Amino acid sequence: MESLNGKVVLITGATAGIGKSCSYAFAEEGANLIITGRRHQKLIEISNDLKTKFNVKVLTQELDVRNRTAIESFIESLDGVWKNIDILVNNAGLGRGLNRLYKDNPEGWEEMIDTNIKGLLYMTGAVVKGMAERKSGHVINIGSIAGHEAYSGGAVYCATKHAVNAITKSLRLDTLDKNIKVSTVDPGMVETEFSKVRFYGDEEKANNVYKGMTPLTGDDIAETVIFCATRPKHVNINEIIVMPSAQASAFFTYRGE
Ligand code: NDP
Ligand code: 8X3
Repeated sequence: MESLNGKVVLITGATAGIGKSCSYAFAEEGANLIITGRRHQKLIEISNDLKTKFNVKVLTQELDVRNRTAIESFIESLDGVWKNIDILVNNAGLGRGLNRLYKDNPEGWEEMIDTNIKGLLYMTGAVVKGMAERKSGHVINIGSIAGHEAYSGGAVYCATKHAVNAITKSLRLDTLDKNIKVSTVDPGMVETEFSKVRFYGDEEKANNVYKGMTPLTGDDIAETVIFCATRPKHVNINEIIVMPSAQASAFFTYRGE
């Protein structure tokens, strides 16, 4: 098992859900963290808590992954201990709506494509450049079962996660001679802010998603991410699909009698 002590880990979307859980899990292993997201206050609160609890270094950066120039200048501006990013966790993402394609709102499509595909590409391009020069690094993408299946109401979300799946595979080929590992962790239902965001703040609709079953938690996914990040040098975890025990596919969930 590889130690994460002193490693530099950049996590996108660290203000909530899976990204926040990953921040705590990496800090517990002694990693120094660059945590990013749009909500500045949340980043500050999480950073203070991590420093106090785990005595690690934490750099916060308010960053919208849709802003390519902001990402590029932030990564270029890094110096000292932060310059050499060992692990990038591409987690920032969202679903918008669950409507049939022909009844759906194209603004939500733009948001999902810009965040889940283009944002992930911008961050990956900016960070992997340095990893390739140093011949060292690990990119861990948070995909989804929506990258393996397609369901009604999910045309664009599923398309974005299929894209993450393809980008993961191509990147692994692109970096094969650069000692860079590339993994994807692809969850089923995880109870986070995801459904609240998907349903534009409708708490009732969001809660109904998890009714009568036990979903995964952000911590369950963080544990899987840590597993990927701590394998020995010669071992790469290509892909892990993690589901709640009560979920068999995107559309088959057992919710009791
Ligand atoms: P949350 O809504 O709880 O967290 C999403 C995170 O992404 C937040 O920290 C949010 O931060 C950040 N984010 C969203 N848009 C942007 C943006 N434009 N720029 C920067 N950060 C952004 O959801 P999850 O934790 O569940 O989602 C994390 C990832 O997991 C996503 O990629 C999602 O698709 C994936 N996933 C989730 C599943 C689930 O059932 N929950 C299942 C499978 C995959 P802020 O608002 O501060 O910017
Ligand atoms: C989010 C979970 O089931 O909508 O990736 O694909 S699902």
